[in-house]
Amino acid sequence: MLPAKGRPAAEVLAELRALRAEDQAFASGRVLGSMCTAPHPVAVQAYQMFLETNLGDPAWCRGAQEAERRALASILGLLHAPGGSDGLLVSGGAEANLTALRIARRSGLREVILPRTAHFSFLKACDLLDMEPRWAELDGQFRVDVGSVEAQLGPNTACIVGIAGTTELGTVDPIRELGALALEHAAHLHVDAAFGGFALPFLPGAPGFDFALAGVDSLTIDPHKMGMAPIPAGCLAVRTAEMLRRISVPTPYVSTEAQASLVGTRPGAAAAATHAVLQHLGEAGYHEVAQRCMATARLLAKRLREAGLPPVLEPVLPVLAVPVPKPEPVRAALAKQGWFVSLAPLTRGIKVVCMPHVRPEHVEAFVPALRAAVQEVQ
Ligand code: 0PR
Repeated sequence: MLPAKGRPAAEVLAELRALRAEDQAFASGRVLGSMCTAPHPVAVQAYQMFLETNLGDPAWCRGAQEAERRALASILGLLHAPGGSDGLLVSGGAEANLTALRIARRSGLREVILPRTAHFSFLKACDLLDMEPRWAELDGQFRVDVGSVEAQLGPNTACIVGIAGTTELGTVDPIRELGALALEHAAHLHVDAAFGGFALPFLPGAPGFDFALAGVDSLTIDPHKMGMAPIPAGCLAVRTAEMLRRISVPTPYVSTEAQASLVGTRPGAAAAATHAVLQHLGEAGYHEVAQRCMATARLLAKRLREAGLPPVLEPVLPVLAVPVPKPEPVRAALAKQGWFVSLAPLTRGIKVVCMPHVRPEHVEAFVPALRAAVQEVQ
């Protein structure tokens, strides 16, 4: 309730400290279902520095605007985007995917071909844009089956979606083949690399997924996932700046001429924080983070096999789906013990993401807890 008279700051902060103590901190190593992680300390400092800035009205926030431009330039470079490409920092993967479908919808066509593994944000986007999802099946490795995508293609196809780092399994769809199909049928190809975008470029032997592949038109990549930036930090990258112009509306009274972003008032703090962590970690830093997370995921896979609970796949990215007999009760039993996992609905199990805050010692403690939870609910 809004108090009639303001309360002392110390009292309000004490209340919030008590609330915060009810949250699970990433540092505990027990948040195993999240695709976000503790923001890098340098990003936190940058965030605080730019707290009052608004990218929606850059006339008086030239510095924040430049921070966004520099962060975007780093991300576009990482993604092998050609000259003339562009992008937007957004609130996260859902907004980036929605914005990509807005671009594709400008064709006047309505159908979106989605792999069965697609994130639910695409359903929200289809709902908002009056688009129709057409589901494509998966192959034996849980990547989208190119033949199934081809079978769904037709005169009403606006967009093909490929995923580089699926939410449940971390798998990477055959983007090169999807690019060839998209070019052949003049469809928009959007790659959802919200999770994989900051890891795949740093994992030797990982499949290609970005603008280096012909036919890729737009790409979601989230700094607030493997990029180690604070929430909210998502990014949509587009092959040509014209794609953003297609969805821009005039903004006659603020200091932009037009905006492609869904959101008007946008946090310059998120842009500054993203630029800070990109510059501070650099390629070598992200390489180290990705390798460390993969090593933890491989250790987890090994311990799970030893415990008789093998994961669906050897990790491609640091995500493991583990089939268990009663996933929801297992998740609840784990939560009671202070372990927070996610569900893996496609493969009927639970899901663990080895984000940077998850260390080998957490994995070693988790596997016996999972085994106990599975036995408890039988
Ligand atoms: N695309 C992919 C491939 C994703 O995995 C996600 C989110 C999105 C898009 C949407 O991104 P935003 O949530 O940033 O809009 N993946 C996780 C999920 O839904 C997000 C998440 C993060 C879930 C932290 C739990 C959590 O604690 O499972």
